[in-house]
Amino acid sequence: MKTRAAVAFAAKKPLEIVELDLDGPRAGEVLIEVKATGICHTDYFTLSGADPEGLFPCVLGHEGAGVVVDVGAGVTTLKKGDHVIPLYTPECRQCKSCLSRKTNLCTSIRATQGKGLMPDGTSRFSCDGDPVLHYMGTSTFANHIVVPEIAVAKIREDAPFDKVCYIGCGVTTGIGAVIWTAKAEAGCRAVVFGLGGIGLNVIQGLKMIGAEQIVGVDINPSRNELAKKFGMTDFVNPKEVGGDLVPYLVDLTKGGADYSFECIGNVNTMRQALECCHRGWGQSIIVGVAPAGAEIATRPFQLVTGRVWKGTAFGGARGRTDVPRIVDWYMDGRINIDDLITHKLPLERINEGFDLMHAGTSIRSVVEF
Ligand code: NAD
Ligand code: AHE
Ligand code: ZN
Repeated sequence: MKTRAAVAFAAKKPLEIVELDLDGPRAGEVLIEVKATGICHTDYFTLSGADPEGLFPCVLGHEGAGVVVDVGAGVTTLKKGDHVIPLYTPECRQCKSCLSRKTNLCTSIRATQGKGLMPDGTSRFSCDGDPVLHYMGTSTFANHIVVPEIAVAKIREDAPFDKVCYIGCGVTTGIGAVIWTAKAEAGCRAVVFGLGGIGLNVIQGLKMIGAEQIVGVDINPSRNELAKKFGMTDFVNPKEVGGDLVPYLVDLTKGGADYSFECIGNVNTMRQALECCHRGWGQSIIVGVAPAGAEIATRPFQLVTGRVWKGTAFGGARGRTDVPRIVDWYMDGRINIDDLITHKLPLERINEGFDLMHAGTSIRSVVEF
């Protein structure tokens, strides 16, 4: 079949809207009509050329929602008409990682996914006979996608696609980092570095679990008002702090953060996030994705004295199990997604979504097909 997609033909070049050929679902796969997709900073990161796994030409996008329009042989858990969110972190429930119950990082198809290919080693997209690669196993910047059954969460049918697509990455990553990775507890003090599409969801998660203090750190002063609405108690603009940021944050949190979250992807702020944690127990969670070649550093003494460095992917969520629950939280009014979707665009204007992200004027732009 033919489908419309925004294609990244090369790093650093604007996406081009083209009609692609798409092969149908094979055994264990489903064909999804994508109805809406968010634009995450990670899409920009890969387009910028900073992603060691960035391969071109490809169809980016990993924050979508849509409807199953066809299923391949042997598919048992999904049928035509199901409303779904594609998962860049699948949940096969059979691999060593899934069975360990210690991680959400299902490994069953990770190797081919990282090469932009389906599990059988082929690409289903092509343009004038030349293959176009998949991205993160999802490629939600295409109107139709083929994905493995194990990488699809079935969701309720009354959930609006243009809102719950954001649960495909940002909402789940931010809230999940608090509840599943950090397992933060009521009464804690936390510092969140970066108040964009991820950091504001970390704040929302901290508010949900009853954090005592939620400090937000961002160089964009316009983030202050929205972050306060989501539960931030103190805003810190590093450009306005005279002197070192770390002792300032330690003082503000009365001895150091119980939890900090780095939601920027900058190795300098990763160090600050670790070092503003409380001696003896403070945990710092790395959410941000840093460019190829970047490395983190700190004095080992920071760890000897009890601070803990952790990371999270997709908030530690097990997608097929947890994503439908998060959709319920939204539909029950327990989480706010609407106020974070600041812009809606048709596919033809998708590049404007990246411009808005850079200008710091959007939180999430959502593209509707
Ligand atoms: P975003 O662009 O919406 O937000 C980034 C925020 O960081 C902005 O508000 C910006 O002003 C702020 N910022 C930039 N430099 C700063 C600095 N030096 N000090 C303080 N604030 C600064 O991006 P996003 O979509 O929220 O994504 C954030 C990061 O999380 C990215 O690196 C992205 O790739 C990553 N991410 C990781 C996962 C995961 O599973 N680990 C999932 C989604 C996104
Ligand atoms: N490909 C990059 C790493 C990118 C990365 O860390 N991705 C996160 C999701 S970001 C979503 O916005 C992730 O899930 N990581 C776990 C995994 O298996 O990719 C690189 O540096 O190579
Ligand atoms: Zn993302």
